[in-house]
Amino acid sequence: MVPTKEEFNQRLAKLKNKHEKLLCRKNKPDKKNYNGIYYRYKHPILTGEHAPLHWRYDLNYKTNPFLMQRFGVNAAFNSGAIYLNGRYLLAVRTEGWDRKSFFAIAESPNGTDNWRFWERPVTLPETGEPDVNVYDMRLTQHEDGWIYGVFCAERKDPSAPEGDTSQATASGGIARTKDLIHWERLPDFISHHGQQRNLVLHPEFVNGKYAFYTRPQDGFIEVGGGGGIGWALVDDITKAEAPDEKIIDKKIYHTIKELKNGQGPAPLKTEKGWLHLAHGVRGCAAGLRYVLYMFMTALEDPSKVIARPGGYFMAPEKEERVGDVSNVLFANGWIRNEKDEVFIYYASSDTRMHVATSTVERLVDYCLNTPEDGFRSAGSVKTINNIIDRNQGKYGGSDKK
Ligand code: M1P
Repeated sequence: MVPTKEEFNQRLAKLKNKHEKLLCRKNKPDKKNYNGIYYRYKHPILTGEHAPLHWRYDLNYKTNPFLMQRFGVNAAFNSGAIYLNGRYLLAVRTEGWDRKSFFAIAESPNGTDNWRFWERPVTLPETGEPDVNVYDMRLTQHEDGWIYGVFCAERKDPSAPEGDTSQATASGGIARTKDLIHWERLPDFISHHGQQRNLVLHPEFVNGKYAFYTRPQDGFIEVGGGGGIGWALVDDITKAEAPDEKIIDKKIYHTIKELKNGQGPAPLKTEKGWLHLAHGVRGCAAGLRYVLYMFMTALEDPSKVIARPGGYFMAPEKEERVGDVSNVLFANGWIRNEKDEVFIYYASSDTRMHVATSTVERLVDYCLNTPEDGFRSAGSVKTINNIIDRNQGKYGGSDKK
């Protein structure tokens, strides 16, 4: 039986109420589990359920008396971030039930809760070769005056054998805007080192050129002989072509970035150097495991690594471990506000968005004072012994009386 108009209205009121409660839910730092570096927040900040009802439902009784979702939203994850005129904004990778991702801007008054999507998702212009899927946008406020969105543009591999409907290609898509509403699409980044994902634009000119962090890869999933975080200078961003890509942070055997790695958001400039957040991937019996790590590069040369804290900075915990692609943390957005607080926006298991907060001071301390990976078991023991020696006052480092 078709519901009456009254039943329709009652159900709609309930839906609106539930949605509003989710959007207004306060989020607090999990102070009990503070690790000296950052506070994780208790609740995810965005999920598919946060998507506006008016995107998902035809709200007209006449055309949708059963009040069905006409477009389901599966997930909200891997978001670029920007702090614009005191506003905390995310360019969210929003994924429909149809498996296609698109970008949508979400805004919060304080960076941690009350996130709301803007009225409509981003209408991203296409190039002459339309993308099948776009995702993982990094937002960079460049000194040239534009805000750039650099993302992965995925298409079916034209060289795939007939009947192979899964092989794809990944390229670096580039678009720019002044207001996050109107976007100008530029040609895709041209790399001479295979496919590209995790392309990120540095916020300043370097030697008068646009500078990109790249991730050359031989295939769509496997980086193969390629991989590592690369560095490329580009003369003209309206036809970005990298004559060369130098690897500045390579993948390394038996580390958290054994299989592949990728730059996260654009780096943050500090007095001591550029702070970088990245992800590293290793393989294990459970599949791929994605964790976040940090490093620092020189102020005068952002391609020169000056600090490599060993191990992971953040790894999946509790509910973060499970989702559409389990055991994954991925971050492509962070915000530093005028108080030098840093909001780290990370996604778990390709499903939902979270926030953790820190400060520039703590992150610099973490990068400069965390020992490097020793690359062997004996190296780890040596690092621990050094810490013990310090604690026992061997180098005058203990406050023990
Ligand atoms: O599924 C995990 C991640 O896999 C890819 O990242 P990478 O290219 O580094 O392996 C991306 O598809 C990313 O969106 C996804 O979160």
